[in-house]
Amino acid sequence: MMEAYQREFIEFSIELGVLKFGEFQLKSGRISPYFFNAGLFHQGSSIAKLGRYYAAAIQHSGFSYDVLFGPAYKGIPLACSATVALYEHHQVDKPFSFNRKEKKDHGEGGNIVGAKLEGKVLIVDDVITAGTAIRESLDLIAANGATPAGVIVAVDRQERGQGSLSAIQELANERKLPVKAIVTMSQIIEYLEEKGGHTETVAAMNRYLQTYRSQE
Ligand code: OMP
Repeated sequence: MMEAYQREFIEFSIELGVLKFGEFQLKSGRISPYFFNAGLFHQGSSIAKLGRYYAAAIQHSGFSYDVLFGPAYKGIPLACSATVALYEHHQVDKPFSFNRKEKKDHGEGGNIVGAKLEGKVLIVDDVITAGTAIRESLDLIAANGATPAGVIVAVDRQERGQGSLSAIQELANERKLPVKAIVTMSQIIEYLEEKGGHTETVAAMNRYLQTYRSQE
């Protein structure tokens, strides 16, 4: 089942060329029939819309959090636009924070910029595959004495990591951390099926999912 905002998000990502179909080599080395490149949301109109989709997914997921956190670099505009949309479209006024990758030894010091990283922290990121980037954020949150509240990403690829679980499920199990996405790979397939005329892409997506899908 898909919500209207999820269907719109897929449509919008395809239109902008953020979501592409073909053959793509992932960080993991797997050859994927699709790729989601969040870096291509780089226009005022598209980053504004993207923020609204994150905000809708955050509201829909029912996270309990004090501050949003965007991991450098790609998470920074995502957390910022989600914070703006939460305020403008849901009357939720939260602080946001991000890290700098290089440590500063003068000025304000530390590697956290924006709001203090304290209380319950909601991580806003693009895609989780193996979960490497998310684990770094969790270490940073712990080092600041805060606690993670959950993770919101744009796409859940539903792939297993080294074992039979997906990185998302491992995080959920090991760290009791809710991880939610605007859309999942299965919903992207469902969307293509609904549209019709994408027989080969749907077949390639299903083959990939059958090969790499994590156990539910
Ligand atoms: P992990 O840090 O291993 O979880 O991989 C997540 C990263 O993979 C993302 O931040 C991207 O750099 C990249 N990626 C995408 O952006 N989109 C995809 O569809 C797939 C990947 C990927 O390489 O797995």
